[in-house]
Amino acid sequence: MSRNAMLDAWVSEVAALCGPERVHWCDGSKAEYDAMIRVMIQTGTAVPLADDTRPGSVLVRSHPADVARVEDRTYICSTNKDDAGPTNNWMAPAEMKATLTELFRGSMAGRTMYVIPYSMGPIGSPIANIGVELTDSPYVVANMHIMTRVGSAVLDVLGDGGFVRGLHSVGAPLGANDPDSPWPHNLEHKYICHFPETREIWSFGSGYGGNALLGKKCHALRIASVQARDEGWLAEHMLILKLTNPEGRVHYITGAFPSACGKTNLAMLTPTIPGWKVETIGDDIAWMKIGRDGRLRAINPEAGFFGVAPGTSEATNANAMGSLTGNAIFTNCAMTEDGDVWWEQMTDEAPEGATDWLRRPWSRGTARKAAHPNARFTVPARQCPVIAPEWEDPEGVPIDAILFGGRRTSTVPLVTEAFDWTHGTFMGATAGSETTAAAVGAVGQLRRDPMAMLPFCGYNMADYWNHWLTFEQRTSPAKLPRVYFVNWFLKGPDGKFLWPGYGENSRVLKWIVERVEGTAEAVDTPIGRVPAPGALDIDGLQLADGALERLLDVDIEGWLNEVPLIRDHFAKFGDRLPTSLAARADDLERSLLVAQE
Ligand code: SAT
Ligand code: MN
Repeated sequence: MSRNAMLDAWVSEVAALCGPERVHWCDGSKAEYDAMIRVMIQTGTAVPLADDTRPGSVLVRSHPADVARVEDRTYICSTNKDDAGPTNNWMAPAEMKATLTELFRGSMAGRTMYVIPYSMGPIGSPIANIGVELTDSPYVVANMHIMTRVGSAVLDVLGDGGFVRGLHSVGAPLGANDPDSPWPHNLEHKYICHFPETREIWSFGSGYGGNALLGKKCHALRIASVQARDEGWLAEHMLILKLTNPEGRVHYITGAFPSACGKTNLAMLTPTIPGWKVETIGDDIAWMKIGRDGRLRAINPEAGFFGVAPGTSEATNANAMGSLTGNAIFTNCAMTEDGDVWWEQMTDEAPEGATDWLRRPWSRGTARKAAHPNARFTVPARQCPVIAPEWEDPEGVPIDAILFGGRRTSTVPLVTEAFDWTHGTFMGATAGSETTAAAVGAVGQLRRDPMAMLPFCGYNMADYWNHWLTFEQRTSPAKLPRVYFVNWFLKGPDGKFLWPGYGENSRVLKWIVERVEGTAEAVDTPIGRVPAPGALDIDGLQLADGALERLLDVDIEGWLNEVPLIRDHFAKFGDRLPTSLAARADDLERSLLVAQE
């Protein structure tokens, strides 16, 4: 019981529908977290890692049919279909609730229903937002403990106010004599549904990541994007980093990249250029509001990292490795004989004897992968060796630059500066990226992923662009962050990456903040401003012959081929498309044709 009548009524109503064996109100304590881990070990969901390698940590292995977000099962159920827009699956709220009600009926039989009151953002911060998730998964409870702020203090702040309602069931009821399975889920039915108008989430059938940890993508992006539109702020799929130059001057940068395109690596980057320092504020989500000073201020609404494990190593992200020394939950990684986890590229040498994520014997040289490509770690943000001291500042940090990016093996240069805010919005709106293993489906296909929000925008994407455009009227344009497009993934004719990436990306960040400070040179091109010859610091960097030219070159023919693709993409939005974005496509084509002559 709480002191919130709406919450109590809702919990009773859901308990009556789902029929759990018992109801547990989460207090967010360490004892509660430990109890969840114990339950998972007893039921075979988790195995403890050796205490001398990663104390307090476990490995969880999911069912192979439940390993990533299911975008084709994700719905935005607004009253009007047009309000969900052409990029979202839609069903009328009443119809969807009728279907879901039957699925949820009795779905928690034999299980405990946990009530998780959580805050996205520091408890009590003016930018924070409260939600309550009801779930029958101890894995979800333990992960929510790490990823959000959970517990009684949240109920104190909530008082009798409103909150985002998240209902989740793995959809695997148990009869009196049924054994539980290590990864209960529902093979047949999966639904991740959002009701933006009533701020509700109903998620059925999956226990994995963003499908089940409802504070993350469902609340902090899909529902929050609608709250942000209504209240005049931005909820974005962005990392937040703090960059300090050798003179000690600080800049804050956010960056939107699709899932599994290196946001965590960029947020924790170790600069290769002397005297520069990066500290982390967040690695996945930014909530941004115009502050009293007229600047766009960002908070990280999360309290932990749910990062992609494969590819993470001392060489690629030493700070992530440094965060993972204990108190971590690993999902779908391999396990070594001495009780540690392992994943592809974690070490130069693969282990000799191991158990893969499918619980099968695995050894160096085995053809299949030891870890699933979307294997994850969950770890408290405060364990990051370079977490910025101000990462929980309730006022947020003032943003100097916004990056958009994606995986593009051709056409898109290493870095381009937008001419102005509208052009920056155009860049974000037209961003494309090759798909990754973070969602179920084909990998490596080019798709438009505007602002890296394609799977996460809770309303019509054209209205969302329009909302972005309004920021020029919300403050003086000079106070808005500058906007950049970056692409670390260009390949040469030999199929090899032209840019080394990782720590070397600090060179691009350096040019960006020097642009903000007004000291770095750029040249105008039809697509935006690129570094002038010599302006990008490549001191001490060994690049292949001609690589720098290719990295900064604007491929006029390639971009002329891109224009009709941009127009096709925009055409999907009909007359909801902001006219200023259509005009920018025309401007782009015109200046490309001039440049071609
Ligand atoms: O599973 S999550 O949605 O949390 C991860 C991601 O796709 O970024
Ligand atoms: Mn993400």
